[in-house]
Amino acid sequence: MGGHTRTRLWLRNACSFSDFTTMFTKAIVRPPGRNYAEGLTTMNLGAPNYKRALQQHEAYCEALEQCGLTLMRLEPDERYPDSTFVEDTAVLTDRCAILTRPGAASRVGEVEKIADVVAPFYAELHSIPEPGKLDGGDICEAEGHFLIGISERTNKAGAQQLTGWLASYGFSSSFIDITGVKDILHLKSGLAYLSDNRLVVIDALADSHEFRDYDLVRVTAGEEYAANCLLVNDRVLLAAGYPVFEGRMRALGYHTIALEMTEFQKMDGGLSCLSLRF
Ligand code: CIR
Repeated sequence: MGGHTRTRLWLRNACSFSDFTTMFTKAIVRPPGRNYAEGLTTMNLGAPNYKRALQQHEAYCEALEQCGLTLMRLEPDERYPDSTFVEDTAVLTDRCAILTRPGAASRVGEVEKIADVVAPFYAELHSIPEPGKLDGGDICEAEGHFLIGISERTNKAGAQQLTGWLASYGFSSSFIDITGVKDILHLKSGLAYLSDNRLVVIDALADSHEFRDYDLVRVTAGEEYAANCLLVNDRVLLAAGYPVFEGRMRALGYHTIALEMTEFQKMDGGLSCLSLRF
């Protein structure tokens, strides 16, 4: 067993924004397959362009490498048109790994391959059995506390099972019901944890009681898609085309990398869902 590959490091030098943060060393990624356009979507943005999706995916991979990560690049899997969105298949922490049971029936089989890839790095893999349903896109880790979205994809049973596993490793968690929040598929479609107790949120989530103790960075109306940004070591990956948000991140001291995400947005995908970091 490889043990945990994430370590906690003090980053005191250039990173004025962060007292400490968790360093990732690896990420699992999987490019979209040729039938990517047959995946699930609630968006009305037209069909994704496959060639452009591959280019955007490659740029995303290069950005993760710039952040110092070693990538585990899986082959595309056309049995599962949504399988590029690997984040939904597992919850990986520095203490434990929990395989999910994706809420969309067409995606349940994606987990098997991810289990094989993750297994060497953890002493044990836990899972979410029926009647639980859980997508990784609904799970946001905020330094030892997990915000868990109850959504169309993640039910209470799944959330409770996850909470049980996390508690057994000393993590706390809380639930945020997003079933009534329009235009977001997952909790992290509208939220991201940065560092220093700072939570990026869309307006529709900002009043949640669960967020009362965080410093909220509210995303301007019209730039909601940008909320799904990703802190990877000392950089923040964010979607290109949202200048107000990017300016705000820079003003807060973050080193940003903007990435074209149009072909993933068309399929309801955010930036975080294209990788599993650990
Ligand atoms: C789906 O509906 O499952 C995919 N088309 C999109 C999943 C996006 N995942 C994520 O944001 N974590």
